[in-house]
Amino acid sequence: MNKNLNFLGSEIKETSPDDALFHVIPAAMEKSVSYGTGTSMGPAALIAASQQLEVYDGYSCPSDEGIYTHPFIDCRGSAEETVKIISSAVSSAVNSGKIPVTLGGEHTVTYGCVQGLKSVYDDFGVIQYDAHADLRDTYEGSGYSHACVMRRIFEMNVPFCQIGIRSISPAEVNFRNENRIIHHDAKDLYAKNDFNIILPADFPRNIYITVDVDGLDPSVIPGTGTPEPGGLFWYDFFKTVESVSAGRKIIGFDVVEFAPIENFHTAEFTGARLIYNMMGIVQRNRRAV
Ligand SMILES: [Mn+2]
Repeated sequence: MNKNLNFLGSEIKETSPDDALFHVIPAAMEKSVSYGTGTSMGPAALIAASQQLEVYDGYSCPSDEGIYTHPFIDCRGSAEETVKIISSAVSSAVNSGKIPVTLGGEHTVTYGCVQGLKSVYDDFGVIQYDAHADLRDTYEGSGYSHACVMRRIFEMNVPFCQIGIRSISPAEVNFRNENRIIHHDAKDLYAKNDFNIILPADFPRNIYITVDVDGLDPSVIPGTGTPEPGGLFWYDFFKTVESVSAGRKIIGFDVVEFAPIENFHTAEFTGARLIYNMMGIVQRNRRAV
């Protein structure tokens, strides 16, 4: 595992933190995996695969904004300690006007990211891409499980919208209904075949996007610990991202739950391409707003 590469380091010069809009924060946290393992290998594999990207994403060159790769987050402590370290890395990036791009690691990483944002922004909402609702209060005895991350964010009074869900417990269905959590489940999106998502008018203007890669269909990104059939396809996924961010400001994003498969480059390159395309959406979104 090479921890010395920079995201897209093959194509762009090493950029100082001050000169880069995008701060890639590798957070290889893996403490509460419930099925397949390997998310701790995610950030290094994604950064390695990014060496193969073209700088032009098909629309613009996100690398023109500068990409800085932060040193790997120290994930040796407890889940609580690790979340705290992630939170402070994210808040210091945001405080200096940067876009944090955190690479997991398990979905609990996002709890740290949202804490970091909360210390800087009064008002923002989260867009969650995921196969799973992640609304459990505790899972396997822990409130810091990846299956609980959106419940923790709910408790922080941060509004959110779930996209691509197709695995949810009866208790989570009740919780979601009782609390009127906005959701666009995968089966509903495909029943309508409409990927233009319109958020409620009172949804915050600032949005943070968390992409659990299992939100996409496993045929698109098979490298993940808890795969679930029936997910979003490549172009449909980006259509939803563009529609939720139109007229809003993306303040950061993360890509989590990626677990590389040995000798299978398709998954990791697709993950790297997804991260880079998201940077492209952020770049064009900033130009438009
Ligand atoms: Mn998740």
